[in-house]
Amino acid sequence: MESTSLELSQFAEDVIGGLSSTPKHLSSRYFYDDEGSRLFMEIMKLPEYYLTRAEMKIFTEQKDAICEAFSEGAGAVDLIELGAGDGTKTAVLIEHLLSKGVDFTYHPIDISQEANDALSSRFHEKFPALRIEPHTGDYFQVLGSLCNNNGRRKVVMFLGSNIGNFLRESAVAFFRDLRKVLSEDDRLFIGFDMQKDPRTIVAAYDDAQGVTSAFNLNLLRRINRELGGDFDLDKFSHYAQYRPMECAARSFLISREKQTVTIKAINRSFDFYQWEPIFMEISQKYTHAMIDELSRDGGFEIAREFFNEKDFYIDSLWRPI
Ligand code: AVI
Repeated sequence: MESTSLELSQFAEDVIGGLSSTPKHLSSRYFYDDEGSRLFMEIMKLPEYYLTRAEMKIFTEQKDAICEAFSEGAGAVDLIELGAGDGTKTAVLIEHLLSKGVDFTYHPIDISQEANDALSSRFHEKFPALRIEPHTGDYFQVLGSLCNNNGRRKVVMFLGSNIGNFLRESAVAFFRDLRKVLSEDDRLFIGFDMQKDPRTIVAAYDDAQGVTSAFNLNLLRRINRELGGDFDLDKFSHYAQYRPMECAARSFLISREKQTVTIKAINRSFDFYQWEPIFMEISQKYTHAMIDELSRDGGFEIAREFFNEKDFYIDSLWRPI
């Protein structure tokens, strides 16, 4: 995803805010420039990164029940996906909906025009019969325009445990905003990564090939390129931890030495002491009780859950209350 000038100034503001705070932090929403998106695709193929495969397995093995739950009691469906990526997992559901003759239109929403163009040309080729309407822009602006009481059920998908990258209060606010634009017959379909052996989780965020490390460090490279920073990437190291009491994986970049970093575009310098962490990302894991509470706080109730035999990962279908 390339940034717009509006996003750049927001980016600059967020970098100033984060590096001036104690403890220092940067927002993982800025991970996804072109190189960051490419590295994330690589992460999804890593042996340690089980999340994508777990969700894919649920879709492949339970596509019948999932597609039935999407369309039962509805005439036509608008299948809306927030941040579709390369659409590999969604393709399984789309193929099944088409084979069942469900009347639906697929609406991928992404901030990146490039990502939308690539996805629609791939899907046009793969599924010539598919009605696809890609939308580029902010999730809620687009959703507002789609949720126009046209009599079609909206099924909004937010997959890949992307919700785990939100702090709890932001996740609740996000669900409440979604609730405002949805009607009672609509549905929300969300991927949640579940609490599990802490060692499995740590390995997923600290892979042996160092791809996750490169993914985190790439944000410093982006600051150098877009904001004229002089971060020396060799002077920072990636560190991932999992706290079982909070079910939260967090990643940090650690300053290997005492140093000062200057960022020209914002005319500021930031001092780091040796071993000072920059908090980069939270990847929240969930228990059934946490998901239940989150749905209610967000204005929904759980209609149905789809999970694999190990309870490793859940795709939860919510209905508005
Ligand atoms: C996009 N998101 C769900 C990923 C995750 O698992 O938190 C991002 C990621 N960060 C490191 N590896 C993958």
